[in-house]
Amino acid sequence: MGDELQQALGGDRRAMARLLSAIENGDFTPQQFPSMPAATEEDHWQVMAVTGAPGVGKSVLVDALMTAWATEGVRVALLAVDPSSPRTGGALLGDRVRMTSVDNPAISNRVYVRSIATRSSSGSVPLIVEDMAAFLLACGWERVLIETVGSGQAELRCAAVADRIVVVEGPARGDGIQAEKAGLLELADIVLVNKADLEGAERHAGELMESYALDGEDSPQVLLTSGLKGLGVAEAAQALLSLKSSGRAQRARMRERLLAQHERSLVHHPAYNGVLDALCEGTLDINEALNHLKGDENGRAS
Ligand SMILES: Nc1nc2c(ncn2[C@@H]2O[C@H](COP(=O)(O)OP(=O)(O)OP(=O)(O)O)[C@@H](O)[C@H]2O)c(=O)[nH]1
Ligand SMILES: [Mg+2]
Repeated sequence: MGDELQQALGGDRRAMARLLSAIENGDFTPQQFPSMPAATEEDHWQVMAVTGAPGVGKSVLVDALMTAWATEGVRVALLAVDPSSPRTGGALLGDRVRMTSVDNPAISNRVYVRSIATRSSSGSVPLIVEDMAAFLLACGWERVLIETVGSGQAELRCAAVADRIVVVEGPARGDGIQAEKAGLLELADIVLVNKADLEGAERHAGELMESYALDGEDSPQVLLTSGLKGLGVAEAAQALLSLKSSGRAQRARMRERLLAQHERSLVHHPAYNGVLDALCEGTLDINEALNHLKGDENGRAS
């Protein structure tokens, strides 16, 4: 894998694609790369998650943003996390929105798109996404986007891998802001109310701003966009490129990262499988199992 790694780091896309597959399949863990730098107050993000309900127009919007950035000379890669269950609303696997940026010869050398099928991948998807994003950065991509459907714990963790989180919403559906969305809205550094060409977008933007204001200071900005019609896309592209981390989102993000990292340390512990066997056999209880997985392979506390 050494030669291939050198080629990938040197900018060879095929070698990079093969190594991304190896990461996805659990055959390659790019341990030589430091984990994502802890996002601080600095303006310059490297990994941004774009998340929201199925079908709100994330892919169309991301395509438009990538086109805008690549046109300005930014090298941007996208990891699109495909949901593992069939659903209604958004596009199903194999029926995805065409990414026009990839086919545009004027910018295609500054754009890379890769999907991650959560169904087929082994192991924890957020960890795979984190490793793949770190690897893309190491291969010279300046900005990495992660498109993920924002429902469920695993998807939340995929978003928390990023230094910045963009939550994409659709127009109001008349049911206000549901509690199930709270976890996601808490992670937002900015909210884009998309499909602004449709009725209810402005109303929903108002609802969101009100609900953030009720929660106190440091509310994320709420912008209206339509990826399909190009409304507000140039403004959003500019705002996003220099987006600052919101304090409240930062805390929620760090909480999710801490939990994900804890999971990683358990799952990658050399005794992990043995401890699972012992749990099944009843020779260990859960607390003993956790204690076993706290130290390194030599039993030292880590
Ligand atoms: N009216 C309108 N429709 C849009 C807009 N953006 C996307 N759509 C349509 O909404 C549908 C879903 O768009 P996608 O970009 O695939 O949405 P998504 O959020 O990526 O969907 P999933 O990845 O499947 O969750 C498609 O039929 C798009 O043509 C928009 O700004 N306005
Ligand atoms: Mg999509």
